[in-house]
Amino acid sequence: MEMVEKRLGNLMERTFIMLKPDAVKNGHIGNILAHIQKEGFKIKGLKMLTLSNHDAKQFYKVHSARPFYNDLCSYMASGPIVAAVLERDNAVLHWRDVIGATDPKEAKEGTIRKLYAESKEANAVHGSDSVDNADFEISFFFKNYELV
Ligand code: 3AN
Repeated sequence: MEMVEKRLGNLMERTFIMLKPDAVKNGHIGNILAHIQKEGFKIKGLKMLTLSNHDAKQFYKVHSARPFYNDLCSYMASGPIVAAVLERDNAVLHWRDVIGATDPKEAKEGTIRKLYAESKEANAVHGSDSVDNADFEISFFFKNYELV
């Protein structure tokens, strides 16, 4: 039994997600949290906050060379967001599948961005793109005692 739990435990992975200002403003928090649970993720951490422009720039510093960086940071600081840590097997890739393409026009039917996003910038949700980035992003937003 202990062996089985150990093996299952090893399959578990965490990812970091945000519900962006458009999703919060448009009243989609409840629907997106329901979608998360339907997909078998456990919510390990959850908070609502408004980023400062400075914090948004720190968070997105991997994108600092990209032309949309300043606009993206101002956008992410423009209103309340919801930050969360999700856990399940293959969490990083599974969440990327569930959210769909960056541009909602290209996102598949039934994905969160297809259902709820406004545009390529105001695209409803964020998800870490690798396990290493997830670790950085989780520790950016959450102290250990804030994760259950
Ligand atoms: P994803 O969120 O799908 O991983 P990335 O990592 O390429 O996409 O981009 C990070 C964020 O930057 C996106 N979520 C989106 O809000 C914004 N973004 C990406 N490409 C553009 C673009 N061409 N114009 C405006 N915003 C963009």
